[in-house]
Amino acid sequence: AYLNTYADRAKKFINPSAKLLLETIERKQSNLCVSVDVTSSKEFLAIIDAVGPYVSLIKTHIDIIDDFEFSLIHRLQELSIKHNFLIFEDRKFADIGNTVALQYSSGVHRIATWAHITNAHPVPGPSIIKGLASVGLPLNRGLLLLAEMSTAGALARGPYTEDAVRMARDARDFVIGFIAQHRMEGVGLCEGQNPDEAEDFLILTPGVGLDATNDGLGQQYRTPEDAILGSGCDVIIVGRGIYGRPGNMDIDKVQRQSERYREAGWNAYLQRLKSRG
Ligand code: UP6
Repeated sequence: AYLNTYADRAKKFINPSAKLLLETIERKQSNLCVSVDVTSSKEFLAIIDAVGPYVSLIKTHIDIIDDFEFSLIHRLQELSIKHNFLIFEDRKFADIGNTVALQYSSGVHRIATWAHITNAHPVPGPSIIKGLASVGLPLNRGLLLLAEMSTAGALARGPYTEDAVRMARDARDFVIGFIAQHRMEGVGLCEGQNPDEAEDFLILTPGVGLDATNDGLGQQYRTPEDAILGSGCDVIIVGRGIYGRPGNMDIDKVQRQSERYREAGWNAYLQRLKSRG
């Protein structure tokens, strides 16, 4: 199913955030998600305004902002309307259902009120999905499970990844896909269980860079082409490849880099469509 166009796939998803993301990707011809990992509100907004035209999704780590005030969320929402992108808070929830529901809905950040998409580690088991869904489903939110990680020596592999996919399969109204390095359809099927040809998970993949292969801290990079064409991922997540080292950044360069990654990601997708014959 993933070899179809983003537009065709949008029609088959039941989750509203998944639909909207796929429609936005198609409309903007961008499978690029920029990860805005900076600590000042000013820089955060400047990057988002510069890359906004070239992305379908902005990924945040809202808890690293030094001067956070809730008005920052209103500015972020204004930019999301101006440039037409969705918001993904990379919260990586990992606690019991009751606790993650509180972390998702409450506190300083009230993530569920503004992030279309968030994510969770499957490590606590299915109850983490249940807890997050109790908050997110009524708000039409979507969840990604971390089935794999981009770092060297990651423990999320083999049977762990397979169990993550089984958990997702049991909660398709809320779980829209994975943070992963590969496609996950058909993974973790039990013996005698037939693969569902129509199964379709969104695969958002971090660890993408055109100019570096690692960051010296475990991160491993591959190119947009490797990710989209080689491994069949759907969305490339790029952080430092676009804005380099935060502080004193050249905003025109940030814009040019986001154009460059958008083009690389989209061309890889067009090649993938062609490969269907
Ligand atoms: N991220 C990864 N790898 C994972 C999961 N998440 O890198 O397996 C996140 C990081 C960071 C971004 O938390 O926000 O994706 C990657 O940033 P970078 O492109 O600057 O390395």
